[in-house]
Amino acid sequence: MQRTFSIIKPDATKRNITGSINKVIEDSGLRIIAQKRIKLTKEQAEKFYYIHQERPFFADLIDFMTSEPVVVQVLSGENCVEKYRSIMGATNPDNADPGTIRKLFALNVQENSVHGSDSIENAQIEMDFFFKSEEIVG
Ligand code: 3AN
Repeated sequence: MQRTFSIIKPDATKRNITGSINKVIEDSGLRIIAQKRIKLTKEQAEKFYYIHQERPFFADLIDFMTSEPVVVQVLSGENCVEKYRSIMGATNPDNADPGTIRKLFALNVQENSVHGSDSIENAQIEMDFFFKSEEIVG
């Protein structure tokens, strides 16, 4: 069984829709095998998104990701990394397919409700960043 890492972002926790997002995840057949609600520190957010540090939206992204709590999750299922990316939908909700999390819930390209790892390698790195192995119980 493959695993991926997910974040329910501040725009979603603020609007009290974490359960609605979890329902889309579970209805797709993926399982939530670890989950915790935390408030990211600036240092954590900068480290997590270091790949975007040269991008013009970096400072705004860090402010946004630290503005409200997030829910970090580990998901499992067959072909989980790719499957979660497909049910998340495109980064910009205007381009997201109907029925995807971002089409249903995202506000705009930044406040786009969820993060999902883009590769198996990054999924492992991102899971290790937030969870101890004993916190993940499949
Ligand atoms: P995805 O989350 O779909 O993998 P990335 O990795 O390109 O997209 O971007 C990471 C995060 O940075 C996005 N989820 C979004 O919150 C923010 N972001 C990406 N592109 C933009 C943009 N053009 N303007 C503002 N924020 C952006």
